[in-house]
Amino acid sequence: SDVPQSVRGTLIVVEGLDKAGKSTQCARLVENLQKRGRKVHHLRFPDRTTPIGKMINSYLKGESQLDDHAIHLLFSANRWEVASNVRSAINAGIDVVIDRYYYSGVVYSAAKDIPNLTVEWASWPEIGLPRCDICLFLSISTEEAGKRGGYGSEKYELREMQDRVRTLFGELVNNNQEDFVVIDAGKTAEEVENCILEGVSACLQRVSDGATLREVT
Ligand code: NYM
Ligand code: MG
Repeated sequence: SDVPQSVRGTLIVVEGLDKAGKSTQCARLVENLQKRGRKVHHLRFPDRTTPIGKMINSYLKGESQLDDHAIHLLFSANRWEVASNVRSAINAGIDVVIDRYYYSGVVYSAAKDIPNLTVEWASWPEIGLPRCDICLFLSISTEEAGKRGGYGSEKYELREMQDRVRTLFGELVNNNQEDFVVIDAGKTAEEVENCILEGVSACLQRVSDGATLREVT
């Protein structure tokens, strides 16, 4: 018919080390999409506002201790508790921009080097989540990230941990090349913003050409 099919929204994820500039870039991306007349929801994980998110927040701030497997599963549960909302938004034609998603979930836990807390183990609870249409990986060296106002005082914000996180992110990027666009996050915020827009535009086109929303496998 002549009536255009209503197109689903696009699931866009921004990933990277702490201090890579994810928050700034997510905000700019949301604005840019809105300027194009698109409806956008902006999420971040961990979502510290829910009961599970409050447990995660207190763990990250060092106010409570949790077994490494237990905190891993809470991070995952924090995604599952909004998974159906994400799916509904996408189906309703709304774009969803997410600051960290299951890739952070896998790499930060696996980077702890706990026996049996492998990438494989860490990936299982993520299976079935709505899979991103594109993941923009803001790539930055740990030296450069460390210079950006220094790391904070939260759990994982230690140089050694960040080095392992960086290595593991690199492996994930290589193993999931169809999902990732690697962006040099050492450039200026404007340059990074433009690289992101370029990657996202190509992705929006794929979705409007009919690419379906997938699940994490
Ligand atoms: N983090 C984040 C995890 O360990 N697992 C996860 O699933 C997610 C989403 O939380 N150092 C870690 C990475 C960060 C920390 O995130 C807090 P942020 O974006 O700095 O608030
Ligand atoms: Mg942080």
